[in-house]
Amino acid sequence: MSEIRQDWTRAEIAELFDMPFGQLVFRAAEVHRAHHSPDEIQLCTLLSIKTGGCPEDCGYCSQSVEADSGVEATKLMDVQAVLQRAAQAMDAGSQRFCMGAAWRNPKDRDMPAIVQIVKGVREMGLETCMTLGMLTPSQAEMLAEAGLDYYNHNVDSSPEYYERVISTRSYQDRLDTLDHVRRAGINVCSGGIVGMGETREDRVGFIHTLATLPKHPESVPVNALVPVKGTVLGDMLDDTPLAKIDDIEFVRTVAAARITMPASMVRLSAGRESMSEAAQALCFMAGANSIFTGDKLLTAPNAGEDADSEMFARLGLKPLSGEEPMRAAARREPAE
Ligand code: SAM
Ligand code: DTB
Ligand code: SF4
Repeated sequence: MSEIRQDWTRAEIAELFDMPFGQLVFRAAEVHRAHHSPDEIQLCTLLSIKTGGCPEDCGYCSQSVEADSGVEATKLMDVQAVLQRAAQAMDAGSQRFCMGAAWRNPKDRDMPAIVQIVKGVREMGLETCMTLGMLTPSQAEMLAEAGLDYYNHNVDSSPEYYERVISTRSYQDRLDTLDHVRRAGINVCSGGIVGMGETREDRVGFIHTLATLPKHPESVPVNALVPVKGTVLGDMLDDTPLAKIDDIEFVRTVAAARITMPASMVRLSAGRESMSEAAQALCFMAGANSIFTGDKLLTAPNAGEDADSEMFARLGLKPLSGEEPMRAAARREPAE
């Protein structure tokens, strides 16, 4: 029942979404237990190493030049300043340090500093993850040689809905970068956002894209849209509160990710700050086993350590420790 398959059809995934809620969560919990310890949650910390001024027009993002969100554009942070923040994350018990840059793609002149950052963070003993936008095959190789463990690049939604949210790049551009990352031997982190006004069919299409990749992403972040004033989607949802996703539908999406990608880490990502503890508990039951800790995501607020340690105590959860099995599996894909 929990074999790893890449041949999921949209109809099969739609059937999962349509299941009675209790049965869906039960099935996801069974798959979860067959592949992971259900009480252990991976802790990841985010840092925006280059904020704002991004030329892309992603309708959800506070960092787009098109958004009137008040986010100030900055240059790439100094290597030492990033390492200082990584040390703090490590002291706070984080396992993975995820660094994001508001770029369409890194310029070749940025790469030496990025390589130094990857090497430095890794030497501290943290897992490294970067999200820098589109990569060329040679940039992916450079990151792999620097020792980057994970690259985050989200497909965000279904192919059909994607083009309603972003016009400056295509879904295929996203898939191409994921392919370059995979071929370079870097673990893949790819997920998306729910609650952008998409239909259930789009959520089915979103999970379908990830579950039918040649190899499942090792990490699958499921974000709930953080509506930011001054962004296209933030303003749209402000006017149409009914479009907001309800918790039950969000949990269904997490469960579908868990069932279709049994060995992946499924991250309950952005949007936790406005989610009740009960809704988060349902997500953990449905197979989410990773979160972002700390009081800030990239630009938006996050739940914060005190709230999270109280929640862990109440739910009997503990931070995941030690090597994640997926990491040992990192390897170069043979060239075709
Ligand atoms: N510029 C790079 C890119 O787009 O790949 C990296 C940074 S970008 C902010 C990383 C991801 O954050 C996006 O792909 C999107 O899925 C997520 N994200 C951005 N704004 C969000 C929001 N307001 N709510 C939820 N998720 C968001
Ligand atoms: C992901 O899927 N979620 C993170 C990470 N990958 C880079 C980013 C969430 C961003 C939330 C909005 C903000 O902080 O601006
Ligand atoms: Fe730029 Fe990434 Fe934000 Fe899109 S999501 S505007 S690419 S920072």
